[in-house]
Amino acid sequence: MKTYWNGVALAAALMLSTGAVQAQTKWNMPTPYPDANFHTQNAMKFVAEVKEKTGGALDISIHSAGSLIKHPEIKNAVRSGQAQIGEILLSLLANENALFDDAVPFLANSYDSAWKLYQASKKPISDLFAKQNLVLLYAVTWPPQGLYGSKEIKTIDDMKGLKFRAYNTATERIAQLSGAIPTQIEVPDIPQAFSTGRVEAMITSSSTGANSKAWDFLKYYYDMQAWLPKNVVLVNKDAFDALDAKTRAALLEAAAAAEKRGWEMSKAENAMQMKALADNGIKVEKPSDALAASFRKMGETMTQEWTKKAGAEGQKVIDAFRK
Ligand code: PCA
Repeated sequence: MKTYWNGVALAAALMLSTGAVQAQTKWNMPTPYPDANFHTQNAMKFVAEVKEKTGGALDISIHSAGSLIKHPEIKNAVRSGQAQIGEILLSLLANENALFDDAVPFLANSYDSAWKLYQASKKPISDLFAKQNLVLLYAVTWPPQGLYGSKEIKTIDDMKGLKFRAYNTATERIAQLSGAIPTQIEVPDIPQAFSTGRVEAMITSSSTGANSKAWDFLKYYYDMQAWLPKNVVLVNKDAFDALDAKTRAALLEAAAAAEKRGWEMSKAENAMQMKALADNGIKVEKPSDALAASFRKMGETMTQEWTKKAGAEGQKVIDAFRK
């Protein structure tokens, strides 16, 4: 009897293991932001859901905080198939095509308008990615962008000569227009850059400020609500096409759920981290009227610049967005 049951167990184990070897696809997913960030948390839920829905047939490993591939290289890594899936900040690609630039100040500066802008631009953006052998899986917005300073910033003149942390072309352009000196710094390097004095101000979200423990090196947060940039998750099209129909459907279902969940997480994160900034001693304030007016003016300049660069395709997006 015992031998019989051992035999059955062995046969079952063999079946399981050969089944797993045959069916399992493993993907690597480089992402730019730390584990504690809500985008990464959302991606972790996404890969868990994919695994569950596919019965383990598609197993995605997240490599967060630029640990496998640095942020500026993630898109090309996914494009070439070096990684099968990855997350990036969409506006990091602004120089490639203005349609990727969703960091235009005050064009869409609430959750509702950011969602509308996303809907208006989703098709042309997906088409651009498709030409690069990439599938846009889902997009999730960051909370609204505000201004952090180690010193009080009452008017735009207080930004002159400030060493300013930038993360895309828009933040670099704002530094330029306001007389600050921009340096591109990725999120994982923020604490070090501030504590060594390489930078002394930045524009980003409550989320990135709190994740970076901004209170250790910054004193002010001005709630500008300037724009809401998105992260996108992209898949290599060959890897996507190589999945069987059932697995692909499960992936798309989990992606749709991740997008919906992500936008809600972003809102909840903003409420929580605005409070965390204040609780930890950052002076959270509205910008002065003068500072807000200067930012609006920069926004108008940058919207004009964007419209020019984005051309007819951009105009279509704007028309759909404003409808
Ligand atoms: N955090 C990212 C992008 C926008 C945001 O809120 C950053 O600071 O780089």
